[in-house]
Amino acid sequence: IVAILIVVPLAVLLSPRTAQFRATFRKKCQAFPETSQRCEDILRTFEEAYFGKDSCNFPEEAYHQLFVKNPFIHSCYKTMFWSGTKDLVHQFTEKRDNFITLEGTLLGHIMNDLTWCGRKGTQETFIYFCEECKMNPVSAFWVRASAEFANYSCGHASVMLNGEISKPFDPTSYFGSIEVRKLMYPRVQSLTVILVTKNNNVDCSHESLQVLRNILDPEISLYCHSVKE
Ligand code: N1C
Repeated sequence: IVAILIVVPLAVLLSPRTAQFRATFRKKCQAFPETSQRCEDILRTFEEAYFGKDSCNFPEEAYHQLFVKNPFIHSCYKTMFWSGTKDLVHQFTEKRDNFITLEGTLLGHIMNDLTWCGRKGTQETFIYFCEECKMNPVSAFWVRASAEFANYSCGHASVMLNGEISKPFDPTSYFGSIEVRKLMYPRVQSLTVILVTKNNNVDCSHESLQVLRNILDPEISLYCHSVKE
């Protein structure tokens, strides 16, 4: 009985979830009316990136075709980055159409909150134990997507940072290690930090913002407002 109790749930966890994953993918894809006709094609290109591959040492280049075939179409000057403020930033941008986050774009919206990976010798999607290694199909996707999103941004960009954590700007985050480093003058002219705090006890003189200033292209102006949540 003990063996059954262990083996059966394990077998369920390890079995492919291709149909379930495809259904979720299609549903989220269809939320974008301008591209809903192409969802099958987008799904196929997406699956080609990881089908038949193991999860470890997964190369971000695998998603090259996906981003070439589905370029961003939003207004580049509305870019809103974030780090450590995922729920807050989406509450904020949901109500406004002058800002757009990566999750407001087609591919960012579909992949947000999903986990997926393949396995050598199969043409299937698995959804458990995909993120055991550092570079896996999920992290590689966000590496590629955040680089593309930052490259595409222009004009006056914004970023919402969390004033309640020790490093509101963390150079090892996706924002700090990828997006900031892609911003180049004159395509991008300024970056405005929205530093969100609970009691206004953190302000824009925070030392971690100095680190941001040192990494950001010196020709890009850096502004900051601290706001109460
Ligand atoms: O590491 P982060 O934040 O700084 O990444 C956020 C940054 C944003 O500006 C986005 O453009 O990078 C982009 N991005 C996503 O859009 C995204 N959606 C979901 C990066 N990561 C994203 N995720 C998941 O959240 C992903 O699994 C990653 O591990 C976290 C990063 O959150 P963070 O540390 O708060």
